[in-house]
Amino acid sequence: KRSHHHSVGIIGAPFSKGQPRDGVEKGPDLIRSAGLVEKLRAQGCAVKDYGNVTFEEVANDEPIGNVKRPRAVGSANQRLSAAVHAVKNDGYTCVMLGGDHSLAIGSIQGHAAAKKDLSVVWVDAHADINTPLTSPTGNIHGQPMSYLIHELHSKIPVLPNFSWMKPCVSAKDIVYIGLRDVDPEEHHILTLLGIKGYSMTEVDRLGISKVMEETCDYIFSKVKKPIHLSYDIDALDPSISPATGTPVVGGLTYREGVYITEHICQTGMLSAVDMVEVNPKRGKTEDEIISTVNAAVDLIRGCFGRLREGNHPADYKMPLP
Ligand code: EXY
Ligand code: MN
Ligand code: MN
Ligand code: MN
Repeated sequence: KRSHHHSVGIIGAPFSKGQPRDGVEKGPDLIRSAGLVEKLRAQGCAVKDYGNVTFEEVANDEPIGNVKRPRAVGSANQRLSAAVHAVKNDGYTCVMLGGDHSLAIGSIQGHAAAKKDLSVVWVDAHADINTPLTSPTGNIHGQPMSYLIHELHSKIPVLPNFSWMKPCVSAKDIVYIGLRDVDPEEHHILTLLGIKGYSMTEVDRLGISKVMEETCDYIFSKVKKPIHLSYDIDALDPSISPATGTPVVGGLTYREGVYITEHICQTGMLSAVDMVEVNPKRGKTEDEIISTVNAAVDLIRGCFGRLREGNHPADYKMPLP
């Protein structure tokens, strides 16, 4: 069944300064050149491509404590937040093409500015919930969740170019799927706040269909809030998506990854999607890059009504001899 027609607004965020490896800023244009817009239209979506956000050069971006490039990350996310807010106000489901996962700060903030109360489904090998003080690397792509959660507000120091934002998500409205590389401090935070999560162990134990059924029961248990799906391509197994900055063995299969998007789509509550951490410079061969980018495209298609059985118009008439 093709339930409804989707309006999709695409924003590219060619930004890499939330982590040290370059190449991830090529994600948005690469995902577009794999035919994202055309494929979404072919499956019945109305698509508006808003182009790429432009980011300012930030000089003298010295670390604050352990946190690397705080000014550039703060400024980029401020711009992204405004862009996502505008796409939501135009009435589209927003697709943000990253870039690294520090961009979830602006994407979720901009989404929350338009929709108030959100639930967040975070699909990732990593929890990305280090605070500036617990981070082992100082890379902000490992920290975005901590900036966004109300309950962690008192744990986040003041950083330059972050005064535009404030926490906008409650710990109880978050579900993680795909975890398999969580720092001890992050594990402590997840436990302390009682954040719901399905590690790869739970995916193995329950199967992905049960994981998704439980995820939706959980996020919809009180009221049906709009869903922000933040999808890190490194959630998938590196055999499928090797071209990413921090690959971790033992990830989701292609089919599990796509199933997540199909299930979220059929809730009718998907309101914004991030597709991040596609980094062509981390692919060892052209095939590795193609496989990673095609997976990203198929995950996005799954969010917007693509059926693996095939999408067929309801008014199809068989040709007569
Ligand atoms: N937990 C590590 C850190 O905080 O640096 C690694 C984070 C990798 C984050 C990737 C994008 O999901
Ligand atoms: Mn991530
Ligand atoms: Mn990750
Ligand atoms: Mn749908």
